[in-house]
Amino acid sequence: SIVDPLLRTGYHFQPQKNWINGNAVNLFIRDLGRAPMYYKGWYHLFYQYNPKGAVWGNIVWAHSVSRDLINWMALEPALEPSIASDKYGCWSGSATILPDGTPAIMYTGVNRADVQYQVQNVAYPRNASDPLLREWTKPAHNPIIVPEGGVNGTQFRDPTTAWRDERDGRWRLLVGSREEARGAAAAPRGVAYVYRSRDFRRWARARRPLHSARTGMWECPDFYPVTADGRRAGLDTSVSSSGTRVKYVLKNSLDLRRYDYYTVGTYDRRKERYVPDDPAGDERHLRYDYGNFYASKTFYDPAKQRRILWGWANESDTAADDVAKGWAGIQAIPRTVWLDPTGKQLMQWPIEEVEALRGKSVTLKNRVVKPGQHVEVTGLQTAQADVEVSFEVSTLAAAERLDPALAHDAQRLCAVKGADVAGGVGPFGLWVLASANREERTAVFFRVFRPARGNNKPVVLMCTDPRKSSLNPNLYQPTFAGLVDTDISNGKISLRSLIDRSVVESFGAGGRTCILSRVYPSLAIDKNARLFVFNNGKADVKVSRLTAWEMRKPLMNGA
Ligand code: DQQ
Repeated sequence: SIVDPLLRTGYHFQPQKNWINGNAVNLFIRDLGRAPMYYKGWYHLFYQYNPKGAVWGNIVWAHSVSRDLINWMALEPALEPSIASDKYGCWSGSATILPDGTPAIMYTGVNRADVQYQVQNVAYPRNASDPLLREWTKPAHNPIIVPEGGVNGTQFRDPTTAWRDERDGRWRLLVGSREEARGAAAAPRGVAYVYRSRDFRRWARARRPLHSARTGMWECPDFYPVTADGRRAGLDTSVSSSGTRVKYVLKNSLDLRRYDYYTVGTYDRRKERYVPDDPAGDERHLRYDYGNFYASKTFYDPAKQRRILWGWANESDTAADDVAKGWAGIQAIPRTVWLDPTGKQLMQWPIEEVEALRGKSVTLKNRVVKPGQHVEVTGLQTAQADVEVSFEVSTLAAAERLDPALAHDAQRLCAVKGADVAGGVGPFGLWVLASANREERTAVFFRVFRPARGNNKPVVLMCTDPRKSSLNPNLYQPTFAGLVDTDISNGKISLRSLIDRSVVESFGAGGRTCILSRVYPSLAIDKNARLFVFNNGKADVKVSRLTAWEMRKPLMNGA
């Protein structure tokens, strides 16, 4: 393998070996069984896993538990193919906590060898007083949802966490699907079907889906309420409609493009329909993350009253490298999600628990970086680090004009105006996982453009440019970018990057725009990885404050 073993991540979730893919199904169990040693409760993470190798296949639900979402202990798989309705795979699904406190898992089973025909199954803990929920049983009445009435049985999967409407006492959940287009030129529709049940056993499909759009298949749908008053507090999926002002988020994973997009909108319980606030929301594709982040899932954490988002990041080396190194896939750091006070987008921030891993730190203050200059942050190792920076640009007068042809395509804009293309205000930001002479470096940066016509807000682009991240060939090194909906007229903007050997996970402007990228340096490994601030624009950029922390390695599934 060209990928050095020291590029294995240190504090991002990873099993000891083999393939992991999307859909980290999570739940929090407080005080199950009331055994005194478990008074604090456990977080459970279930994920798609191949026990036999570092490529996708033989999919089971692997299972790990944690008290803090950072230190993990691996258990035996929770679900493995064992019944007719999951014989060829236990695919994604979700957990729901029932009113008596026991969890139910709903998941997709593949029941045919010739085609990937999909049905939905349920499983319950064998012993609900075991706080580790080690064993799961599948009742004989499985499968409990099968494709019928024109539903495409090979594109029908990933049931969501169920929510219960107290008015009729019935549960609802969504199953993601695809409907073929009628006209030849039209794109197939992504669809979220609604199923309802009184007993979690007999489910009936509502006549119309919750929502659909011409985007192609919707994998791993996620549908949840958020508080609409700007607070960070999360809401239980079954929150009642009364009381706090509530909006809803519908997220879907687009299998063709491999990203997770969402809209914010209203849930009409009577019509059982979801309506995005932005009528063009399904075309605009607001994303959780503009990088490598897919098949994510949220869950409500009652211990800290927050909603937590987990996403999967696959590798961007070759499949042959994955086999050689024996592992593939990580989970992003869990993120708290909440609705921005404008109501237009979500905000995301690494869960506070990750800060417990911070060790030695270095701080820079009021350091001006002149056009064309860079400053190294020395005195600590930065291959496994957390960096927080506040920047202040001296003037916006030098901002470039935005080419209208690129204005709506951040990704292309970043590919054309990468970190090495000198600009006006920016590019400025960090070079992370850089080699001593900087022939290897991954740039995480901002670039500011003059306001578009009819607008007075400068346009802020956030970008990760990994094209110089490695001297090794055969790596997939796309630039990733998103616009940052922030007002930079006072010149200030912040950046946080979680650097972890082969991953750079960045949060712009307090979590308005996020970008996760996988990189595989050949020189900037372990003690040889360096960190710089750079400015490739015409205006001075001040680092008002930068703190970098070394990050310790938590317990990670025995690895
Ligand atoms: N992977 C699972 C599916 C899901 C997809 C199978 C997401 O259930 O749709 O491993 O990556």
